[in-house]
Amino acid sequence: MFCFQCQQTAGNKACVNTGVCGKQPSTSNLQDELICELIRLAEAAELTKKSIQQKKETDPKLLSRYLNNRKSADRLLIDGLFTTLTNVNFDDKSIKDYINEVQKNQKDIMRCMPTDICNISDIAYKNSPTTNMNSSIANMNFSDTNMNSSTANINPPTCGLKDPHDIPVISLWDGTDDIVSLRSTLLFGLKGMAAYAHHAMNLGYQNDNVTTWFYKGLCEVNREHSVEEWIELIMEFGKVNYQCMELLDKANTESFGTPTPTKVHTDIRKGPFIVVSGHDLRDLDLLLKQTEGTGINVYTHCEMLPAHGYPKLAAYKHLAGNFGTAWQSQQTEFENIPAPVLFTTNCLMPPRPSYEDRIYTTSVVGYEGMVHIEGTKDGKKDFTPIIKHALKLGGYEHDHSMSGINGGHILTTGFAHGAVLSHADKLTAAIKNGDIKHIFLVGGCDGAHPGRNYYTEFVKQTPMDSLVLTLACGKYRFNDLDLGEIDGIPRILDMGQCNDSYSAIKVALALAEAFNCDINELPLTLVLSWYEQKAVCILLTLLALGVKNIYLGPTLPAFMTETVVRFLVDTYNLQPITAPEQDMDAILGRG
Ligand code: FSO
Ligand code: SF4
Repeated sequence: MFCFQCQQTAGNKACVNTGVCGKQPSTSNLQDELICELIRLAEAAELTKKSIQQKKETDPKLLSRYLNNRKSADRLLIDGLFTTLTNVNFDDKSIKDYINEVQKNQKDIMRCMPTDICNISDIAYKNSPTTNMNSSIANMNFSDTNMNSSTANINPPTCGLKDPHDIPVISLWDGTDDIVSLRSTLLFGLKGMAAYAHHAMNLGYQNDNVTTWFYKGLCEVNREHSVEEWIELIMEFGKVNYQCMELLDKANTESFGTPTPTKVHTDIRKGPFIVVSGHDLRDLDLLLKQTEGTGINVYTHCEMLPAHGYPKLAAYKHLAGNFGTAWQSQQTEFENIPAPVLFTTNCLMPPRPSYEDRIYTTSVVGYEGMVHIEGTKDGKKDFTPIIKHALKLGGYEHDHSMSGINGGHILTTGFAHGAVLSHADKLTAAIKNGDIKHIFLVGGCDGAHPGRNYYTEFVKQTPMDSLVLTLACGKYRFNDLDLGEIDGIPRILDMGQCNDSYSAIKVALALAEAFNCDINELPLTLVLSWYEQKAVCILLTLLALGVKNIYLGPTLPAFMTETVVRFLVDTYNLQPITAPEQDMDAILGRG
Protein backbone atom coordinates (compact mmCIF):
# COMPACT_ATOMS: atom_id res chain seq x y z
CA MET A 1 0.00 0.00 0.00
CA PHE A 2 1.01 3.60 -0.44
CA CYS A 3 -1.04 6.42 1.04
CA PHE A 4 -0.05 9.93 2.04
CA GLN A 5 -3.31 11.75 1.65
CA CYS A 6 -3.88 12.93 5.23
CA GLN A 7 -2.09 14.88 7.92
CA GLN A 8 -1.44 11.91 10.19
CA THR A 9 0.41 9.88 7.54
CA ALA A 10 3.25 7.78 9.00
CA GLY A 11 6.38 9.81 9.76
CA ASN A 12 4.85 12.67 7.76
CA LYS A 13 5.93 10.71 4.68
CA ALA A 14 3.51 7.90 3.78
CA CYS A 15 1.67 4.89 5.23
CA VAL A 16 3.11 1.81 3.57
CA ASN A 17 2.24 -1.04 5.94
CA THR A 18 -1.01 -0.25 7.74
CA GLY A 19 -2.52 3.20 7.82
CA VAL A 20 -2.21 5.29 10.96
CA CYS A 21 -5.99 5.66 10.50
CA GLY A 22 -6.34 1.88 10.72
CA LYS A 23 -6.72 1.34 6.97
CA GLN A 24 -5.41 -2.08 5.95
CA PRO A 25 -3.19 -2.58 2.87
CA SER A 26 -5.95 -4.53 1.10
CA THR A 27 -8.36 -1.60 1.59
CA SER A 28 -5.80 0.95 0.50
CA ASN A 29 -5.03 -1.00 -2.67
CA LEU A 30 -8.72 -1.43 -3.42
CA GLN A 31 -9.24 2.31 -2.97
CA ASP A 32 -6.47 3.00 -5.48
CA GLU A 33 -8.06 0.48 -7.83
CA LEU A 34 -11.37 2.26 -7.40
CA ILE A 35 -9.74 5.61 -8.26
CA CYS A 36 -8.28 4.07 -11.43
CA GLU A 37 -11.68 2.69 -12.40
CA LEU A 38 -13.26 6.12 -11.77
CA ILE A 39 -10.62 7.66 -14.05
CA ARG A 40 -11.46 5.06 -16.67
CA LEU A 41 -15.16 5.83 -16.27
CA ALA A 42 -14.52 9.57 -16.71
CA GLU A 43 -12.40 8.86 -19.81
CA ALA A 44 -15.01 6.48 -21.23
CA ALA A 45 -17.79 9.01 -20.69
CA GLU A 46 -15.85 11.88 -22.27
CA LEU A 47 -14.72 9.73 -25.17
CA THR A 48 -18.25 8.54 -25.86
CA LYS A 49 -19.63 12.06 -25.60
CA LYS A 50 -17.12 13.31 -28.12
CA SER A 51 -17.87 10.47 -30.50
CA ILE A 52 -21.59 11.16 -30.32
CA GLN A 53 -20.96 14.86 -30.92
CA GLN A 54 -18.82 14.10 -33.96
CA LYS A 55 -21.59 12.22 -35.71
CA LYS A 56 -23.25 14.37 -38.35
CA GLU A 57 -26.67 13.11 -37.32
CA THR A 58 -27.15 12.20 -33.72
CA ASP A 59 -29.15 9.08 -33.04
CA PRO A 60 -31.66 10.30 -30.41
CA LYS A 61 -31.97 6.85 -28.83
CA LEU A 62 -28.22 6.54 -28.45
CA LEU A 63 -28.02 10.03 -26.99
CA SER A 64 -30.73 9.42 -24.43
CA ARG A 65 -29.14 6.10 -23.42
CA TYR A 66 -25.83 7.91 -23.04
CA LEU A 67 -27.37 10.67 -20.93
CA ASN A 68 -29.03 8.13 -18.63
CA ASN A 69 -25.79 6.28 -18.13
CA ARG A 70 -23.91 9.53 -17.63
CA LYS A 71 -26.36 10.45 -14.85
CA SER A 72 -25.45 7.23 -13.06
CA ALA A 73 -21.79 8.02 -13.74
CA ASP A 74 -22.16 11.45 -12.05
CA ARG A 75 -23.21 9.76 -8.84
CA LEU A 76 -20.63 7.00 -9.14
CA LEU A 77 -17.76 9.44 -9.62
CA ILE A 78 -18.81 11.65 -6.72
CA ASP A 79 -19.60 8.89 -4.24
CA GLY A 80 -16.63 6.80 -5.39
CA LEU A 81 -14.18 9.62 -4.73
CA PHE A 82 -15.82 10.30 -1.35
CA THR A 83 -15.53 6.59 -0.46
CA THR A 84 -11.73 6.88 -0.64
CA LEU A 85 -11.49 9.93 1.65
CA THR A 86 -9.74 9.39 4.98
CA ASN A 87 -11.83 7.68 7.69
CA VAL A 88 -14.80 6.98 5.46
CA ASN A 89 -14.75 3.37 4.30
CA PHE A 90 -12.72 0.45 5.64
CA ASP A 91 -14.90 -2.29 4.15
CA ASP A 92 -13.18 -4.24 1.36
CA LYS A 93 -16.35 -5.96 0.24
CA SER A 94 -18.28 -2.76 -0.26
CA ILE A 95 -15.35 -1.24 -2.19
CA LYS A 96 -15.16 -4.34 -4.41
CA ASP A 97 -18.91 -4.16 -5.06
CA TYR A 98 -18.51 -0.49 -5.90
CA ILE A 99 -15.72 -1.25 -8.38
CA ASN A 100 -18.00 -3.77 -10.09
CA GLU A 101 -20.74 -1.19 -10.36
CA VAL A 102 -18.31 1.34 -11.87
CA GLN A 103 -17.07 -1.22 -14.39
CA LYS A 104 -20.63 -2.03 -15.41
CA ASN A 105 -21.31 1.66 -15.93
CA GLN A 106 -18.15 2.05 -18.04
CA LYS A 107 -19.40 -0.70 -20.35
CA ASP A 108 -22.93 0.71 -20.51
CA ILE A 109 -21.53 4.09 -21.47
CA MET A 110 -19.20 2.74 -24.11
CA ARG A 111 -22.04 0.79 -25.66
CA CYS A 112 -23.44 4.20 -26.59
CA MET A 113 -20.38 5.00 -28.68
CA PRO A 114 -21.08 5.16 -32.42
CA THR A 115 -19.25 2.20 -33.94
CA ASP A 116 -17.50 4.17 -36.68
CA ILE A 117 -15.96 6.91 -34.58
CA CYS A 118 -13.28 6.53 -32.01
CA ASN A 119 -11.22 9.17 -30.27
CA ILE A 120 -8.93 7.15 -28.13
CA SER A 121 -5.99 9.13 -29.47
CA ASP A 122 -7.38 12.05 -27.40
CA ILE A 123 -6.60 10.38 -24.13
CA ALA A 124 -3.64 9.32 -22.17
CA TYR A 125 -1.08 8.90 -24.93
CA LYS A 126 1.00 11.67 -23.56
CA ASN A 127 1.56 9.63 -20.44
CA SER A 128 4.97 8.43 -19.40
CA PRO A 129 6.09 4.85 -20.13
CA THR A 130 5.05 3.93 -16.54
CA THR A 131 1.43 4.11 -17.65
CA ASN A 132 -0.38 0.83 -17.25
CA MET A 133 -0.99 0.29 -20.91
CA ASN A 134 -3.16 -2.60 -21.71
CA SER A 135 -1.43 -4.75 -24.31
CA SER A 136 -4.40 -4.68 -26.63
CA ILE A 137 -3.91 -0.93 -26.88
CA ALA A 138 -0.19 -1.20 -27.34
CA ASN A 139 -0.74 -3.33 -30.42
CA MET A 140 -3.18 -1.03 -32.12
CA ASN A 141 -2.52 1.11 -35.15
CA PHE A 142 -1.78 4.80 -34.68
CA SER A 143 -2.99 7.49 -36.99
CA ASP A 144 -2.16 10.24 -34.49
CA THR A 145 1.12 12.02 -35.09
CA ASN A 146 0.81 14.25 -32.07
CA MET A 147 2.63 12.03 -29.58
CA ASN A 148 5.69 12.46 -27.54
CA SER A 149 8.60 10.15 -28.25
CA SER A 150 8.21 7.96 -25.15
CA THR A 151 4.85 6.72 -26.39
CA ALA A 152 5.33 6.98 -30.12
CA ASN A 153 5.44 3.23 -30.42
CA ILE A 154 1.93 2.88 -28.97
CA ASN A 155 -0.73 3.01 -31.61
CA PRO A 156 -4.28 4.15 -30.96
CA PRO A 157 -7.11 2.48 -32.82
CA THR A 158 -8.76 4.29 -35.67
CA CYS A 159 -12.19 3.07 -34.59
CA GLY A 160 -14.16 0.38 -32.88
CA LEU A 161 -12.99 0.82 -29.30
CA LYS A 162 -15.36 -1.24 -27.23
CA ASP A 163 -13.76 -2.37 -24.02
CA PRO A 164 -13.21 0.18 -21.22
CA HIS A 165 -10.11 -1.73 -20.26
CA ASP A 166 -8.54 -0.63 -23.53
CA ILE A 167 -8.40 2.83 -22.00
CA PRO A 168 -4.97 3.38 -20.46
CA VAL A 169 -4.87 4.63 -16.89
CA ILE A 170 -1.89 6.17 -15.19
CA SER A 171 -0.08 4.59 -12.21
CA LEU A 172 -1.10 7.03 -9.50
CA TRP A 173 2.18 7.13 -7.61
CA ASP A 174 4.65 6.87 -10.50
CA GLY A 175 6.62 9.79 -11.87
CA THR A 176 9.00 12.40 -10.50
CA ASP A 177 8.29 13.58 -6.94
CA ASP A 178 7.04 16.96 -8.10
CA ILE A 179 4.67 15.49 -10.66
CA VAL A 180 3.28 12.91 -8.21
CA SER A 181 2.85 15.74 -5.73
CA LEU A 182 0.94 17.96 -8.17
CA ARG A 183 -1.14 15.06 -9.47
CA SER A 184 -1.97 14.08 -5.88
CA THR A 185 -2.88 17.65 -4.95
CA LEU A 186 -5.49 17.72 -7.71
CA LEU A 187 -6.72 14.20 -6.94
CA PHE A 188 -7.06 14.87 -3.19
CA GLY A 189 -8.78 18.17 -3.91
CA LEU A 190 -11.27 16.29 -6.10
CA LYS A 191 -11.91 13.84 -3.25
CA GLY A 192 -12.72 16.77 -0.97
CA MET A 193 -15.01 18.42 -3.50
CA ALA A 194 -16.77 15.08 -3.97
CA ALA A 195 -17.83 15.20 -0.32
CA TYR A 196 -19.51 18.59 -0.84
CA ALA A 197 -21.11 17.54 -4.11
CA HIS A 198 -22.37 14.35 -2.43
CA HIS A 199 -24.19 16.24 0.34
CA ALA A 200 -25.68 18.70 -2.13
CA MET A 201 -26.80 15.88 -4.42
CA ASN A 202 -28.46 14.11 -1.48
CA LEU A 203 -30.65 17.18 -1.15
CA GLY A 204 -31.36 17.26 -4.89
CA TYR A 205 -28.88 20.00 -5.81
CA GLN A 206 -26.37 19.79 -8.64
CA ASN A 207 -24.32 22.31 -10.60
CA ASP A 208 -23.39 21.28 -14.15
CA ASN A 209 -20.09 23.08 -14.06
CA VAL A 210 -19.08 21.26 -10.87
CA THR A 211 -20.27 17.85 -12.04
CA THR A 212 -18.54 18.25 -15.39
CA TRP A 213 -15.31 19.15 -13.63
CA PHE A 214 -15.19 15.74 -11.92
CA TYR A 215 -14.88 14.22 -15.41
CA LYS A 216 -12.38 16.83 -16.49
CA GLY A 217 -10.36 16.59 -13.28
CA LEU A 218 -10.10 12.80 -13.39
CA CYS A 219 -9.13 12.86 -17.08
CA GLU A 220 -6.46 15.48 -16.32
CA VAL A 221 -5.11 13.33 -13.48
CA ASN A 222 -4.63 10.76 -16.23
CA ARG A 223 -2.46 13.08 -18.35
CA GLU A 224 1.08 14.33 -18.35
CA HIS A 225 1.44 18.04 -17.67
CA SER A 226 4.25 20.46 -17.03
CA VAL A 227 4.50 21.94 -13.52
CA GLU A 228 2.96 25.19 -14.80
CA GLU A 229 0.06 23.33 -16.40
CA TRP A 230 -0.60 21.41 -13.18
CA ILE A 231 -0.67 24.62 -11.18
CA GLU A 232 -3.05 26.20 -13.65
CA LEU A 233 -5.34 23.19 -13.41
CA ILE A 234 -5.20 23.19 -9.62
CA MET A 235 -6.16 26.87 -9.49
CA GLU A 236 -8.99 26.27 -11.95
CA PHE A 237 -10.13 23.46 -9.68
CA GLY A 238 -10.02 25.79 -6.64
CA LYS A 239 -12.46 28.14 -8.36
CA VAL A 240 -14.80 25.31 -9.31
CA ASN A 241 -14.71 24.04 -5.73
CA TYR A 242 -15.87 27.49 -4.62
CA GLN A 243 -18.95 26.97 -6.78
CA CYS A 244 -19.43 23.57 -5.20
CA MET A 245 -19.23 25.04 -1.70
CA GLU A 246 -21.73 27.70 -2.72
CA LEU A 247 -24.00 24.96 -4.05
CA LEU A 248 -23.89 23.05 -0.77
CA ASP A 249 -24.61 26.21 1.18
CA LYS A 250 -27.66 26.81 -1.01
CA ALA A 251 -28.78 23.18 -0.65
CA ASN A 252 -28.50 23.26 3.14
CA THR A 253 -30.09 26.65 3.70
CA GLU A 254 -32.93 26.15 1.20
CA SER A 255 -33.67 22.75 2.72
CA PHE A 256 -33.34 23.55 6.41
CA GLY A 257 -33.44 27.35 6.72
CA THR A 258 -30.77 29.98 7.34
CA PRO A 259 -28.75 29.05 10.43
CA THR A 260 -29.37 31.27 13.44
CA PRO A 261 -27.32 31.52 16.64
CA THR A 262 -28.42 28.64 18.84
CA LYS A 263 -27.42 27.38 22.27
CA VAL A 264 -26.74 23.66 22.50
CA HIS A 265 -26.75 21.49 25.63
CA THR A 266 -23.97 18.99 26.20
CA ASP A 267 -25.52 16.76 28.82
CA ILE A 268 -27.71 13.74 28.13
CA ARG A 269 -31.36 13.54 29.13
CA LYS A 270 -32.65 10.33 30.67
CA GLY A 271 -34.11 7.69 28.36
CA PRO A 272 -33.10 6.15 25.04
CA PHE A 273 -30.94 8.12 22.65
CA ILE A 274 -28.98 7.94 19.41
CA VAL A 275 -25.73 9.78 18.65
CA VAL A 276 -25.31 11.00 15.05
CA SER A 277 -21.88 11.75 13.64
CA GLY A 278 -20.60 12.95 10.26
CA HIS A 279 -21.83 15.84 8.14
CA ASP A 280 -24.97 14.77 6.27
CA LEU A 281 -27.93 16.92 7.28
CA ARG A 282 -30.38 14.96 5.19
CA ASP A 283 -29.57 11.74 7.02
CA LEU A 284 -30.00 13.54 10.31
CA ASP A 285 -33.35 14.90 9.15
CA LEU A 286 -34.52 11.42 8.08
CA LEU A 287 -33.51 9.96 11.43
CA LEU A 288 -35.22 12.77 13.33
CA LYS A 289 -38.43 12.14 11.37
CA GLN A 290 -38.30 8.42 12.05
CA THR A 291 -37.59 8.84 15.77
CA GLU A 292 -40.34 11.42 16.37
CA GLY A 293 -42.71 10.19 19.06
CA THR A 294 -40.60 7.14 19.93
CA GLY A 295 -39.19 8.67 23.13
CA ILE A 296 -35.70 8.60 21.62
CA ASN A 297 -33.55 11.72 21.87
CA VAL A 298 -30.98 12.48 19.19
CA TYR A 299 -27.56 13.99 19.96
CA THR A 300 -25.16 15.42 17.44
CA HIS A 301 -21.51 14.40 17.56
CA CYS A 302 -18.44 16.24 16.22
CA GLU A 303 -19.17 17.91 12.87
CA MET A 304 -22.94 17.46 13.26
CA LEU A 305 -23.02 20.17 15.97
CA PRO A 306 -23.90 23.03 13.56
CA ALA A 307 -27.12 21.16 12.60
CA HIS A 308 -28.69 22.75 15.71
CA GLY A 309 -28.48 26.16 14.02
CA TYR A 310 -30.80 25.20 11.13
CA PRO A 311 -34.37 26.22 12.03
CA LYS A 312 -36.03 23.19 10.41
CA LEU A 313 -33.77 20.76 12.26
CA ALA A 314 -33.88 22.69 15.54
CA ALA A 315 -37.68 22.44 15.38
CA TYR A 316 -37.43 18.75 16.30
CA LYS A 317 -37.83 18.80 20.09
CA HIS A 318 -35.93 15.55 20.41
CA LEU A 319 -32.79 16.99 18.76
CA ALA A 320 -31.63 17.30 22.34
CA GLY A 321 -27.98 18.36 22.33
CA ASN A 322 -24.40 17.63 21.41
CA PHE A 323 -22.37 14.70 22.64
CA GLY A 324 -18.59 14.48 23.11
CA THR A 325 -15.80 16.29 21.32
CA ALA A 326 -13.97 15.88 18.01
CA TRP A 327 -13.64 12.65 16.04
CA GLN A 328 -10.26 11.51 17.34
CA SER A 329 -11.68 10.99 20.86
CA GLN A 330 -14.48 8.65 19.77
CA GLN A 331 -12.77 5.44 20.88
CA THR A 332 -12.92 6.55 24.52
CA GLU A 333 -16.09 8.63 24.34
CA PHE A 334 -18.25 5.89 22.78
CA GLU A 335 -16.97 3.22 25.14
CA ASN A 336 -19.63 3.27 27.85
CA ILE A 337 -22.64 5.11 26.52
CA PRO A 338 -25.93 3.17 26.56
CA ALA A 339 -26.77 4.17 23.00
CA PRO A 340 -25.99 3.37 19.37
CA VAL A 341 -24.07 5.73 17.07
CA LEU A 342 -24.81 6.48 13.41
CA PHE A 343 -21.98 7.55 11.10
CA THR A 344 -23.31 9.47 8.11
CA THR A 345 -19.81 10.36 6.80
CA ASN A 346 -16.26 10.68 8.12
CA CYS A 347 -14.54 10.58 10.55
CA LEU A 348 -14.97 6.92 11.54
CA MET A 349 -12.18 5.21 13.49
CA PRO A 350 -11.85 1.43 13.79
CA PRO A 351 -14.32 0.66 16.59
CA ARG A 352 -13.16 -1.05 19.77
CA PRO A 353 -14.81 -4.37 20.71
CA SER A 354 -16.49 -2.66 23.68
CA TYR A 355 -18.81 -0.68 21.41
CA GLU A 356 -18.48 -2.13 17.90
CA ASP A 357 -21.97 -3.65 18.06
CA ARG A 358 -23.36 -0.14 18.60
CA ILE A 359 -21.90 1.45 15.45
CA TYR A 360 -24.14 1.87 12.41
CA THR A 361 -22.98 3.22 9.07
CA THR A 362 -24.87 4.63 6.11
CA SER A 363 -24.17 6.08 2.66
CA VAL A 364 -20.47 5.97 1.67
CA VAL A 365 -19.29 4.97 5.15
CA GLY A 366 -18.40 1.34 5.71
CA TYR A 367 -16.70 -0.95 8.18
CA GLU A 368 -16.71 -4.73 8.05
CA GLY A 369 -19.08 -6.23 10.61
CA MET A 370 -20.99 -3.00 11.31
CA VAL A 371 -24.66 -2.73 10.38
CA HIS A 372 -24.98 -0.63 7.22
CA ILE A 373 -28.25 1.23 6.56
CA GLU A 374 -28.60 1.21 2.81
CA GLY A 375 -30.65 3.82 0.99
CA THR A 376 -32.98 3.01 -1.88
CA LYS A 377 -32.36 4.48 -5.34
CA ASP A 378 -34.83 7.29 -4.58
CA GLY A 379 -32.98 8.15 -1.36
CA LYS A 380 -35.31 6.56 1.20
CA LYS A 381 -33.73 5.02 4.30
CA ASP A 382 -35.12 2.80 6.98
CA PHE A 383 -33.44 3.43 10.32
CA THR A 384 -35.49 0.77 12.16
CA PRO A 385 -32.44 -1.32 13.20
CA ILE A 386 -30.74 1.56 15.05
CA ILE A 387 -34.06 2.79 16.48
CA LYS A 388 -34.80 -0.66 17.92
CA HIS A 389 -31.29 -0.85 19.28
CA ALA A 390 -31.64 2.53 21.04
CA LEU A 391 -34.93 1.45 22.61
CA LYS A 392 -33.39 -1.83 23.76
CA LEU A 393 -30.40 -0.09 25.38
CA GLY A 394 -32.73 2.41 27.02
CA GLY A 395 -30.17 5.17 27.66
CA TYR A 396 -29.51 6.61 31.11
CA GLU A 397 -31.97 6.18 33.97
CA HIS A 398 -31.53 9.79 35.05
CA ASP A 399 -30.41 12.98 33.33
CA HIS A 400 -26.71 12.44 32.87
CA SER A 401 -23.90 14.97 33.19
CA MET A 402 -21.17 14.48 30.60
CA SER A 403 -18.79 16.81 32.40
CA GLY A 404 -16.07 14.14 32.11
CA ILE A 405 -16.04 14.60 28.33
CA ASN A 406 -16.83 18.16 27.36
CA GLY A 407 -20.30 18.16 28.94
CA GLY A 408 -21.65 20.39 31.67
CA HIS A 409 -21.77 23.54 29.62
CA ILE A 410 -23.61 25.17 26.76
CA LEU A 411 -22.14 25.55 23.26
CA THR A 412 -23.25 28.13 20.73
CA THR A 413 -23.42 27.55 16.99
CA GLY A 414 -25.29 28.95 13.98
CA PHE A 415 -23.12 31.95 13.05
CA ALA A 416 -23.07 31.17 9.35
CA HIS A 417 -22.84 34.02 6.83
CA GLY A 418 -26.57 34.75 7.04
CA ALA A 419 -26.43 35.43 10.78
CA VAL A 420 -23.09 37.28 10.74
CA LEU A 421 -23.96 39.47 7.77
CA SER A 422 -27.35 40.35 9.23
CA HIS A 423 -25.22 42.38 11.67
CA ALA A 424 -22.82 43.58 8.99
CA ASP A 425 -23.39 47.25 9.88
CA LYS A 426 -22.64 46.65 13.53
CA LEU A 427 -19.56 44.64 12.61
CA THR A 428 -18.16 47.21 10.19
CA ALA A 429 -18.89 50.03 12.69
CA ALA A 430 -17.05 48.12 15.43
CA ILE A 431 -14.07 47.62 13.10
CA LYS A 432 -14.11 51.30 12.08
CA ASN A 433 -14.27 52.65 15.62
CA GLY A 434 -11.57 50.25 16.80
CA ASP A 435 -13.72 48.09 19.12
CA ILE A 436 -12.74 45.15 16.90
CA LYS A 437 -9.12 45.46 15.84
CA HIS A 438 -8.61 42.04 14.30
CA ILE A 439 -10.60 39.02 13.11
CA PHE A 440 -9.06 35.56 13.22
CA LEU A 441 -10.50 32.60 11.40
CA VAL A 442 -9.21 29.67 13.42
CA GLY A 443 -10.72 26.67 11.74
CA GLY A 444 -10.25 23.31 10.16
CA CYS A 445 -9.96 19.76 11.28
CA ASP A 446 -8.99 18.36 14.62
CA GLY A 447 -6.81 15.27 14.96
CA ALA A 448 -4.57 13.33 17.29
CA HIS A 449 -1.30 15.13 16.43
CA PRO A 450 0.24 16.46 19.69
CA GLY A 451 1.00 19.87 18.13
CA ARG A 452 -2.71 20.60 17.77
CA ASN A 453 -2.93 22.24 21.19
CA TYR A 454 -1.35 25.17 19.27
CA TYR A 455 -4.89 26.14 18.27
CA THR A 456 -6.19 26.18 21.88
CA GLU A 457 -3.25 28.30 22.97
CA PHE A 458 -3.54 30.57 19.96
CA VAL A 459 -7.21 31.31 20.64
CA LYS A 460 -6.50 31.88 24.34
CA GLN A 461 -3.92 34.50 23.32
CA THR A 462 -6.19 36.43 20.95
CA PRO A 463 -6.56 40.01 22.27
CA MET A 464 -9.86 41.04 23.87
CA ASP A 465 -10.55 43.40 20.98
CA SER A 466 -10.50 40.60 18.40
CA LEU A 467 -13.09 38.16 17.10
CA VAL A 468 -12.50 34.46 16.47
CA LEU A 469 -14.53 32.95 13.66
CA THR A 470 -14.35 29.19 13.61
CA LEU A 471 -15.60 26.19 11.70
CA ALA A 472 -15.09 22.43 11.36
CA CYS A 473 -14.17 19.99 14.10
CA GLY A 474 -10.99 21.87 15.09
CA LYS A 475 -13.29 24.16 17.09
CA TYR A 476 -13.57 21.54 19.84
CA ARG A 477 -10.07 22.65 20.87
CA PHE A 478 -11.53 25.92 22.18
CA ASN A 479 -15.32 26.17 21.78
CA ASP A 480 -15.82 25.65 25.51
CA LEU A 481 -13.71 28.75 26.34
CA ASP A 482 -15.55 31.80 27.59
CA LEU A 483 -13.89 34.65 25.71
CA GLY A 484 -16.67 37.15 26.41
CA GLU A 485 -18.34 39.55 23.97
CA ILE A 486 -17.64 42.76 22.09
CA ASP A 487 -20.68 45.02 21.93
CA GLY A 488 -23.02 42.06 22.31
CA ILE A 489 -21.17 40.02 19.65
CA PRO A 490 -19.70 36.81 21.15
CA ARG A 491 -15.93 36.73 20.60
CA ILE A 492 -16.07 33.12 19.33
CA LEU A 493 -18.46 32.63 16.43
CA ASP A 494 -19.07 29.07 15.21
CA MET A 495 -19.81 29.33 11.48
CA GLY A 496 -20.49 25.62 11.02
CA GLN A 497 -18.91 22.49 9.62
CA CYS A 498 -15.80 22.35 7.44
CA ASN A 499 -18.48 22.06 4.74
CA ASP A 500 -19.50 25.63 5.61
CA SER A 501 -16.15 27.25 4.83
CA TYR A 502 -18.09 29.07 2.14
CA SER A 503 -19.60 31.14 4.98
CA ALA A 504 -16.20 32.41 6.09
CA ILE A 505 -15.24 33.33 2.54
CA LYS A 506 -18.57 35.08 2.03
CA VAL A 507 -18.13 37.15 5.21
CA ALA A 508 -14.56 38.06 4.24
CA LEU A 509 -15.68 39.11 0.74
CA ALA A 510 -18.54 41.19 2.20
CA LEU A 511 -16.16 42.95 4.59
CA ALA A 512 -13.72 43.63 1.76
CA GLU A 513 -16.58 45.17 -0.20
CA ALA A 514 -17.75 47.24 2.78
CA PHE A 515 -14.23 48.58 3.30
CA ASN A 516 -13.63 48.87 -0.42
CA CYS A 517 -10.38 46.95 -0.17
CA ASP A 518 -8.74 43.71 -1.19
CA ILE A 519 -9.48 40.69 1.02
CA ASN A 520 -5.76 40.66 1.95
CA GLU A 521 -5.97 44.23 3.25
CA LEU A 522 -8.61 43.38 5.87
CA PRO A 523 -7.57 43.01 9.51
CA LEU A 524 -8.25 39.29 9.02
CA THR A 525 -5.95 36.29 9.42
CA LEU A 526 -6.71 32.67 8.60
CA VAL A 527 -5.12 30.17 10.95
CA LEU A 528 -6.05 26.76 9.61
CA SER A 529 -5.65 23.19 10.78
CA TRP A 530 -5.88 20.45 8.22
CA TYR A 531 -6.42 16.72 8.44
CA GLU A 532 -8.07 15.21 5.40
CA GLN A 533 -8.88 15.97 1.80
CA LYS A 534 -11.75 18.38 2.36
CA ALA A 535 -9.23 20.68 3.95
CA VAL A 536 -7.12 20.30 0.80
CA CYS A 537 -9.91 21.49 -1.47
CA ILE A 538 -10.73 24.40 0.86
CA LEU A 539 -7.08 25.49 0.87
CA LEU A 540 -6.96 25.33 -2.93
CA THR A 541 -10.10 27.45 -3.14
CA LEU A 542 -8.67 30.08 -0.80
CA LEU A 543 -5.49 30.22 -2.85
CA ALA A 544 -7.40 30.35 -6.12
CA LEU A 545 -9.35 33.32 -4.74
CA GLY A 546 -6.05 35.04 -4.03
CA VAL A 547 -6.12 34.79 -0.22
CA LYS A 548 -2.61 35.27 1.13
CA ASN A 549 -0.77 34.92 4.44
CA ILE A 550 -2.64 31.79 5.57
CA TYR A 551 -1.14 30.02 8.58
CA LEU A 552 -1.33 26.25 8.13
CA GLY A 553 -0.64 23.40 10.52
CA PRO A 554 -0.05 21.32 12.46
CA THR A 555 2.31 20.10 9.68
CA LEU A 556 2.49 20.79 5.98
CA PRO A 557 1.04 18.08 3.72
CA ALA A 558 3.49 15.23 3.11
CA PHE A 559 2.27 15.04 -0.48
CA MET A 560 3.57 18.53 -1.19
CA THR A 561 7.21 18.51 -2.29
CA GLU A 562 9.64 21.29 -1.54
CA THR A 563 9.03 22.74 -5.00
CA VAL A 564 5.28 22.89 -4.44
CA VAL A 565 5.66 24.35 -0.94
CA ARG A 566 8.15 26.93 -2.24
CA PHE A 567 5.67 27.94 -4.91
CA LEU A 568 2.91 28.37 -2.29
CA VAL A 569 5.17 30.32 0.04
CA ASP A 570 6.52 32.57 -2.73
CA THR A 571 3.18 33.20 -4.39
CA TYR A 572 0.76 33.23 -1.46
CA ASN A 573 3.02 33.75 1.51
CA LEU A 574 1.63 30.53 2.99
CA GLN A 575 3.01 30.21 6.51
CA PRO A 576 3.59 26.96 8.37
CA ILE A 577 2.52 27.54 12.01
CA THR A 578 5.32 27.97 14.55
CA ALA A 579 4.48 28.81 18.18
CA PRO A 580 1.24 30.58 19.16
CA GLU A 581 2.90 33.65 20.68
CA GLN A 582 5.40 33.95 17.83
CA ASP A 583 2.69 33.76 15.15
CA MET A 584 0.43 36.11 17.12
CA ASP A 585 3.23 38.68 17.37
CA ALA A 586 3.89 38.41 13.64
CA ILE A 587 0.20 38.73 12.75
CA LEU A 588 -0.39 41.73 15.01
CA GLY A 589 2.95 43.31 14.12
CA ARG A 590 4.10 43.26 17.75
CA GLY A 591 7.60 43.19 19.09
FE1 FSO B 1 -13.44 17.08 10.96
FE2 FSO B 1 -13.13 14.62 9.99
FE3 FSO B 1 -15.15 18.17 8.91
FE4 FSO B 1 -12.79 16.56 8.25
S1 FSO B 1 -14.81 15.37 11.14
S2 FSO B 1 -11.75 16.11 10.15
S3 FSO B 1 -12.21 18.45 7.23
O1 FSO B 1 -13.31 14.79 8.25
O2 FSO B 1 -14.64 16.81 7.92
O3 FSO B 1 -13.74 18.76 10.04
FE1 SF4 C 1 -2.20 6.91 6.32
FE2 SF4 C 1 -3.89 8.97 6.22
FE3 SF4 C 1 -3.74 7.27 4.21
FE4 SF4 C 1 -4.84 6.54 6.54
S1 SF4 C 1 -5.61 8.08 5.07
S2 SF4 C 1 -3.44 5.34 5.30
S3 SF4 C 1 -3.50 7.64 7.96
S4 SF4 C 1 -2.14 8.66 4.91
